[in-house]
Amino acid sequence: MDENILNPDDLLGNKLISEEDDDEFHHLNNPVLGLKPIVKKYLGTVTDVKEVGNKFFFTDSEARVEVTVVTDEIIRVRLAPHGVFLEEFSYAVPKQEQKVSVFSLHEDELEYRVSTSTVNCHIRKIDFFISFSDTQNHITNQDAVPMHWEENTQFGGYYVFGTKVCNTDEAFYGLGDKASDLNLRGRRFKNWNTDAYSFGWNQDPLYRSIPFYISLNEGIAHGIFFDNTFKATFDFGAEDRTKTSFWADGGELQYYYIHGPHMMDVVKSYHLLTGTHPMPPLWALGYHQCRWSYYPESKVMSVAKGFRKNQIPCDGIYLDIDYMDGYRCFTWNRKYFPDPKKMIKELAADGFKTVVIIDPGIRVDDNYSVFKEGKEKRYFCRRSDDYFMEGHVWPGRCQFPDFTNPEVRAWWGGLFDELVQLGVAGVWNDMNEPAVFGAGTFPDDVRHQYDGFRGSHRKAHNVYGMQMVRATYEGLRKLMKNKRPFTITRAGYSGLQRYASVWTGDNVASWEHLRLGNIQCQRLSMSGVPFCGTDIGGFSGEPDGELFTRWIQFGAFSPFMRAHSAGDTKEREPWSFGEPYTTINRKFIELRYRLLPYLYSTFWEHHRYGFPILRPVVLQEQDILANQARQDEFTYGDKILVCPVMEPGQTSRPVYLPKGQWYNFWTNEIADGGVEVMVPTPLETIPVFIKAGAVLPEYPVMQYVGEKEIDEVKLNVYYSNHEVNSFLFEDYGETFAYEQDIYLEKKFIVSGKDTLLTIEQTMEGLYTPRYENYHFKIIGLPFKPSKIIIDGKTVGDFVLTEEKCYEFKFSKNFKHIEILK
Ligand code: MIG
Repeated sequence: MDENILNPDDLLGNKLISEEDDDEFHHLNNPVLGLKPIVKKYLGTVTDVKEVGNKFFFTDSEARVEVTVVTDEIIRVRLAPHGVFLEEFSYAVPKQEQKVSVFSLHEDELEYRVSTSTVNCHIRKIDFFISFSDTQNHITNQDAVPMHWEENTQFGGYYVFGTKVCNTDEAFYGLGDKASDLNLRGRRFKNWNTDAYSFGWNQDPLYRSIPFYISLNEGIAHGIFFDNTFKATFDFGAEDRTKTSFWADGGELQYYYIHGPHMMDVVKSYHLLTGTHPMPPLWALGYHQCRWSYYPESKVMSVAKGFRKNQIPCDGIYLDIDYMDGYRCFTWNRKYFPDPKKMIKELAADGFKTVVIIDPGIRVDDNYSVFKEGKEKRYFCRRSDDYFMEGHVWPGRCQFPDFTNPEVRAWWGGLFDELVQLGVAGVWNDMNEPAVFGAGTFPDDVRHQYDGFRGSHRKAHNVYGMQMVRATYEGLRKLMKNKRPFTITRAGYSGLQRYASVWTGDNVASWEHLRLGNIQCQRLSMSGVPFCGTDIGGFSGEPDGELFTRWIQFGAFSPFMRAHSAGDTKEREPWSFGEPYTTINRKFIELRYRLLPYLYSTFWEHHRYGFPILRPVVLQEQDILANQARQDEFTYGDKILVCPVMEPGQTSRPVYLPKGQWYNFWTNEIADGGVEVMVPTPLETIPVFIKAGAVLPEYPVMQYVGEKEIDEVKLNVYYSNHEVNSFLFEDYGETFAYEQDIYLEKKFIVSGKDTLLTIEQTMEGLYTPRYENYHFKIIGLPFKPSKIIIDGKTVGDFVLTEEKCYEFKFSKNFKHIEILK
């Protein structure tokens, strides 16, 4: 461990700084500095405990440990080496409310025990070991070494360490966008937001820092959220097979223990702390086309026309950095785009939303209003010696707004006024790790306001991008009145999901990257980042038609679906590869649009209840050991199982079907789960299975969201002899009215017997949908129906359209359907 901590690079640039002024070090009381030897210190014997509300303070006479009961399942632990805690502040956890009132403290000879109705936190008296157990006295998590720290004589403050027992068969998941196998066991990772162009398998760190992991041991899960923004390291039994450690180069040792026992419980509780993604505008769930860069205007227009001409649906078109004047944010290159308002209007008339890129670097140029104003108001980041932080990025010499200052965020948010007036519907934040040419990022000594909790770049680095996109989102939300903005960010920290979607950064046009992207999206989903996707086709390099099509097929089931490519590559639109690719790409993008109401409903389940959109198989069947290693397949929502094809020339592949019954989406054949099956994978399809009992809502194919007024919804009902619930969420699709309960949550309950299938519908919410027409397709019905009764009325016309599939229509909202043999 040690050589890792004392990397001298981490300490560069700290000599002049006066960080004893920083809030992060106030508790030190340590008139810096001199060169003291670095010593690791450990908690000693517990000598006292105090109870204050839902907090318990334990001490060894010098250090103090705070144990907070947050909910029945969440307990937070904090360490203050010299007994003084930092003031509560977290960008990840907006407000920490106590959500439980029944808890207790017990003491016996050996330990103290803080208990809720589901979890116990044990503090062993003799050595301050902390462990957690469930109500069956099963230990789920325990210290291998007591919490410890090292005073850092270079800058004041501590390196803080937590070290837990790593069990023989324990598996680990989470941590955001890491480019490694889904199970993180046996690896070490660093959290330090990094522009990682063309990153490779196992390369680390990457663009985002999500210090949250889920452990799965003997079928029982718990989570650890180490809410510390400094450069942090996680070691999952890499250095020592018996230890899981996490540590940071500053700040507090503060972690949340999140109890399972199911992984899904852990994910949901994590969302309770850090929030969920707001409902996106419906169009943002459609297909997006991006490129570095489409310019001039004629090129943008011809790409847009290409979609309509080829009848390939598309909602979003992107302007990368070349739309700006000398890469100055909030300006236009008038040679390429003489009349942006007219262009955006024309695009909108044809159903396209325009999304523009905005980077954090502001060109040093006194004739440029954004720079002038930022300079006058001292909004740009400064070094410890009070000079402005400067670095080179696309515009040349740049300064950078301090997005951790609320006043700067408000100013930045307001700068979007003109873009919004021009009709821009979404904003793409790039380079916000922050990335700087040459240097990589800012020097450590750069000062940040940090919402009043001042600190250096060491503390602010990992949240810089998140605060930038927060400023963007909050600004757009104000400017767009009641419309939902669409935002996408490259960098971020836990909680970023409250402000933006993400893409996985500069990937490569290779089969390996398709595999990696699949894992990364699943992992992001489990890590609280639901709205994620990859650059379809690969950012750098050239995919052939087959790779591109396989990527589109995967992308059709990614929460965020966008093709993007670097400027030095060949054309990369869905029709660029000729036949048979164009036809297959169209079919899958159309499928994306047909399933939009399903995806939108799944998004609601995320927003409202904290479920992820993509769900790795292990998240659903954690008790099956073999699932720990399954990382190819996932469900999209909880009803559609998808297994992308990630190898060239593959004609069939094994797919594991979780327990229960599944319908092959392409053939409607039913199969029993709990086993692996071989599935043909001709270029035209990838394995897609639908859970028996599901009701999949379907819209007609549209070239863009809103092209057609929806006057009928198709309900694909998959017969099951168990009772299964499905949801359909509907609302205006673009306003925040849902926050006032203006939405409709329809619930379908399907239940079948040998001679009868019933479908019940209940509704909740205040929204009145525009249609009352339903087109039913009953799939897999094991008998020939004699009669269909809807709310007491007999439906005459039903037809057998495929083997075991019957279709009929009904033009009124219904409550109860009976299909009788
Ligand atoms: O230094 O804006 O990841 O998506 O096209 C490269 C140009 C800057 C990196 C982003 C990529 C984007 C590109 N950007």
